[in-house]
Amino acid sequence: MNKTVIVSNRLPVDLKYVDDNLVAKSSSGGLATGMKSVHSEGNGIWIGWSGLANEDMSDIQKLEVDAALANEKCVAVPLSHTDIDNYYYGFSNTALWPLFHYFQAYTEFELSHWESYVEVNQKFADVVLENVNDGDTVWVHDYQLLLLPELLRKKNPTLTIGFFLHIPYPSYELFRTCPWRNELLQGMLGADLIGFHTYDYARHFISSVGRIKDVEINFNEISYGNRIIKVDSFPMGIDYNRYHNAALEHDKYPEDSKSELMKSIDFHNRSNDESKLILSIDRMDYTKGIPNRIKSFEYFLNKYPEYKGKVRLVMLAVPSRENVAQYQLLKRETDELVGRINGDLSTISWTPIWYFYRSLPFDELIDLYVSSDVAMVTPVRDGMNLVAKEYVATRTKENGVLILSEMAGAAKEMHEAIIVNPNNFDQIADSIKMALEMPAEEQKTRLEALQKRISRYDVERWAGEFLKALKVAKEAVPVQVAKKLTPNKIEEIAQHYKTATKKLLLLDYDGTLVGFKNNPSEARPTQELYDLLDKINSDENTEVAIISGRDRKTLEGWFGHKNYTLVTDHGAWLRKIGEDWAALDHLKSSWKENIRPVLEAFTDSTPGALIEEKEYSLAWHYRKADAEMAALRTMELKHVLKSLLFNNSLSVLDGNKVLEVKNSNINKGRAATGIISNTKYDFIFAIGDDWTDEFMFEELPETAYTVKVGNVKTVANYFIKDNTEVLGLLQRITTL
Ligand code: GDG
Repeated sequence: MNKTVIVSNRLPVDLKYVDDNLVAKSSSGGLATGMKSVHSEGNGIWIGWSGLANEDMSDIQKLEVDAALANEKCVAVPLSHTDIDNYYYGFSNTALWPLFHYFQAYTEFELSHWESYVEVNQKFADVVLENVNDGDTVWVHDYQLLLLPELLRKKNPTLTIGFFLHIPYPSYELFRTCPWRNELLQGMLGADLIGFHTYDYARHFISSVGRIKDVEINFNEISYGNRIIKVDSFPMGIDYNRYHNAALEHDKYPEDSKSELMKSIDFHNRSNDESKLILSIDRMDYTKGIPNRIKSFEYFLNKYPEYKGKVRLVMLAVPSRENVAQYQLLKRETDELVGRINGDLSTISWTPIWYFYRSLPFDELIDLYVSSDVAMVTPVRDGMNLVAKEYVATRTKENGVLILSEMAGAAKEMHEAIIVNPNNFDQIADSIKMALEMPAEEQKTRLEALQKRISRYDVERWAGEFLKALKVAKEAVPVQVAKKLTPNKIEEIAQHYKTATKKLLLLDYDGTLVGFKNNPSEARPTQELYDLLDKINSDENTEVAIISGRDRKTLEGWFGHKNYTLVTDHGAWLRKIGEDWAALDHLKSSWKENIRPVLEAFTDSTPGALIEEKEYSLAWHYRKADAEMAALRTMELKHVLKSLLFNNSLSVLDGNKVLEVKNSNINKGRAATGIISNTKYDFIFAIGDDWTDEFMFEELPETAYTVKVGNVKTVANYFIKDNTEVLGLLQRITTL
């Protein structure tokens, strides 16, 4: 039976040597909970770093660690201190983390860090590949492993690979600054499904892919090589019941079993009838907006001094990545701010900020959640933020108010919170006041709505939805019929060419015989091309046919003096060798007067776009336009054209960076049929790169050799990498 393998930087097991004895404790973090059923199912395993560096363990200890992990169905990726320094603290946390959270000034691109990132991703790949069988599913997590999907796919294409990013995906403008942007995208595109917390992150990712890679994008589907990759949003939830039930239990604690923290909170609550607690919980990370939160609390106290002596900010900051310089600076800044504000405002009976720089056990975390009247979750950038959801889950008495930053992914689904801009202190101050004064009824209404959503879309549901979508994504992959044209096959075609008695070569022009130019008029044939075509055309019983979307005038200008068969305007006109031009259909072109102004309007508003007018069609080229703007405009234009093309006589061809309006009954398939209908060819070879060439491939007999330029979805039998290979290929086929 196939299994599911989870891969993340860290394993969900905490390992520690206590007095030389190994203690393994399974983690209860969000991800571990969400994956519980996936992980425990069948022979599923989790692969990641154990948290212990190679050098710190003896050989015996390594075996001991592996055995302890095996008990938990985990497999370790062995990493050294250098790996951790360069791959984890280095590239992951001083390049990717700040870059993806819009902290460009903190982003350091170090070659040695990048090299280590590549190496460690390969180490992960090696361990995964050792532990999977064909057909297994692998779910890769987070920014530390962006290269892994591709590394796995390359070695084992039978795997179903999912990737989920837990942090934001930045806009292209930020992402493009990364020197290894291409490699990173390439790595991610090894997956069948790429998931993000929000639609915006997915949109940014698709935009980067569209601008950096040469791929076809259709809404949330990317056609890459012979695969379709789905991109979607899956907002991660929490283990709702765990938090909710813990909060219900909390109320039953006898006085003497209360933690020191809880006793202090009780003391605070008793000190004043109007006393209130505002909660803040995060890892000590510059993305979490801790200094801003402290400053906005100070701003609140100064703007509404009546709250001095009554309201406290309880701030838990959990130590994190302490050996990265920016985290040390943040810690210092936070210490100083708290010190200054407490120094300025404290009274004998009141300290405005209670600040804890440590991690608390789960029960004490619940103490904090349950005891706080308001939670301030105001990161400057956050992929999702689970603290916001956990706070809501613990509000079993239907009271409490959440102030949530619009920069957290969670804000996209927690509309009933008070949503703030974390940089707007005035707005935050007013929001704190509003939260503190919110009528009980309103608190209840807001919380009920939040709880309903968060309990329904919990972490297990999140994992389930992702895996369901992954299965669908894998199944959606088209069956690849086109095979790469191998040297052996080329040899075989050449043999056939040599012995055949009546030969036809149907050759698309742009993107096939010549590369694309920004302006279509620049793509003139080269002398090399003329020489090759002349040579082929002069072979006995051999007919060269150029079958193009170009207009008759252009093609005649370039090839009129040659003795080739010419098809222009996607098949509207045909000139057989030695014959005159003949229209393949009786066509009208009066419709152009209505469509041209529409295209002109879109050209005006899309810098770089241009119109090409052909006898029977109008083409709107956007190769030179900004990719994202063009994507938007083509969508609009298609919509407008569709509403104008009220009868079936016109259709819109969606070509390679071109939209072309033409008479419906013209296509290269009909033209090809026209050419072969009266002659018995025993060798037909057709080659083209475009969507419009698919008609030609489709109509040709099964014995024809059909070749697509570019490894994309096609009905052709074979494909080659790109148009730089075309002339060499023609040369080899026709010269034996
Ligand atoms: C990344 C993304 C995304 C905190 N202090 C203590 C403690 N915690 C727990 C919280 C919560 C978790 O840590 C923090 O999760 P967040 O989601 O808030 O933030 P990140 O760690 O930055 O996580 C984030 C997440 O991945 C999931 O995709 O939401 O945007 O940055 O569960 O309760 N737990 C205990 N003691 C503490 O002192 N026991």
